[in-house]
Amino acid sequence: MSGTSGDKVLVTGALGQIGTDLVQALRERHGGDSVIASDIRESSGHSSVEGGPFVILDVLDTDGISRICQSEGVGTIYHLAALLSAVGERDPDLCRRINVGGTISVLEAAKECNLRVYSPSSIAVFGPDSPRNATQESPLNPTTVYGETKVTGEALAREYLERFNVDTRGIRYPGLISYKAPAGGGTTDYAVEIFHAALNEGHYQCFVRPDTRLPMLYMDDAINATLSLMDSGADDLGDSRSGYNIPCLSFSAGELADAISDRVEGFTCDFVPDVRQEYADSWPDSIDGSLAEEEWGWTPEYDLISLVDEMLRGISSP
Ligand code: NAD
Ligand code: AKB
Repeated sequence: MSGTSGDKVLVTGALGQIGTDLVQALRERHGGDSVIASDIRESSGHSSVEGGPFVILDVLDTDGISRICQSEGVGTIYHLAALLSAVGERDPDLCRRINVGGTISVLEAAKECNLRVYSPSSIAVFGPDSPRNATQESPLNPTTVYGETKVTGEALAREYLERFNVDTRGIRYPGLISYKAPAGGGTTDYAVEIFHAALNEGHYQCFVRPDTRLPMLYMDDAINATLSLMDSGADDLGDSRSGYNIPCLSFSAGELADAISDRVEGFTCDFVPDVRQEYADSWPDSIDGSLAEEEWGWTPEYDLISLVDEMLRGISSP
């Protein structure tokens, strides 16, 4: 297949937590018809399905990706299909197959069809030997298979950029907090579930200790960061473009529960750690995103209080 890069956008894993918000933001920017949402599963009534074109697409199907990109005139892929840490650690082979295999598949299609690729990384690239405030250059020795797949994903993105001139970019997202879609099976899911439990049941049983402190961000900030990175001139981006640390919040599960208790009368939370505690303990408390700030000038808008207010408002709105 010969490559022609068009104006349209393809999003893989579009029915997930990030895809739900990102597809909406991209459709507001480019128009509904220009953003093709895709996922391996059908979900009628979902905003990514209803608001514009939607196709069933397995990210392991390189030819299928290339065919859609060629026939629809796609120029950019936002590659969100993946298994997150909790689900991934339950089935490491599947996690490697989808996360690494899916990324290779997307990059191969991008090479063939001359596409730009946004492929997210994660704070899970860091392991227990990282400083508690991980910098861009801190060592990448994750102890989760999910984290390994993210380190490999960054390396693959660099390789396709250097060898084949594929324009690849990515952010090491922290735990993302949003209300439009459920969290997709990660360790940081407690920071989403707690809001729904507070409003629906008045109580949450949190699966990490109250002193568990992780990098976090409200979804609107994560979407803005993503679009801002993709809008940046290639000349502004340095060697970290396949996995930027970005400036984020950092708070403990206990601080989050307290901020919700201050606003939801009678809300109680208890803490019963499970295996996900181990994954959380292997990740840094916070990350230093100063390089992203320097190179493409991005900073978040939401702090813990405004994030909690927005989450409670969003879940309560019909
Ligand atoms: P999610 O689990 O909510 O969504 C992933 C989507 O991928 C799902 O809708 C699923 O059906 C789809 N999918 C799974 N296998 C597929 C396949 N073979 N082909 C096509 N689609 C498939 O995940 P998310 O939270 O939206 O995360 C998106 C990306 O961002 C992932 O790479 C994840 O590692 C990364 N990330 C997310 C967070 C976060 O807090 N949400 C944090 C760091 C990094
Ligand atoms: C997870 O918890 O697996 C994700 C992530 C930080 O990558 N939210």
